[in-house]
Amino acid sequence: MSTLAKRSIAVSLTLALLLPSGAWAHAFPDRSRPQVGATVKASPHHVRIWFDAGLEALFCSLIVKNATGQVVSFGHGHVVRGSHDRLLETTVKRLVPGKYRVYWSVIALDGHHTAGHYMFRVRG
Ligand SMILES: [Cu+2]
Repeated sequence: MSTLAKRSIAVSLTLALLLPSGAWAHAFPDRSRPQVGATVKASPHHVRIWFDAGLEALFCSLIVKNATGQVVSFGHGHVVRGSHDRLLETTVKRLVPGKYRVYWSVIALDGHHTAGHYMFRVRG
């Protein structure tokens, strides 16, 4: 590898470290149902997250777990047709009162991966 090539790689890496991650158009949640941190009165039928950028349907997942870590959603969720590839949803079992955590992982149309999780509660 030439010195110039090495130097440009070093420069790219430095830029990658310096720039805030928001400098790229990754997909991040815009809003969700239930909302982040919300307490809902009854078990929802679905958990939905709307993203701020289009998603690659094949590489997205949405899973809901209860307080003991058991999966309470079916499959890995799916990107809803007609949502401009921005709505990721899953169906959940009947949720008893308690705390639930929603885990999402997506690849945006620009190829970048983002993931996160949030909590909501079903009131007793
Ligand atoms: Cu991106």
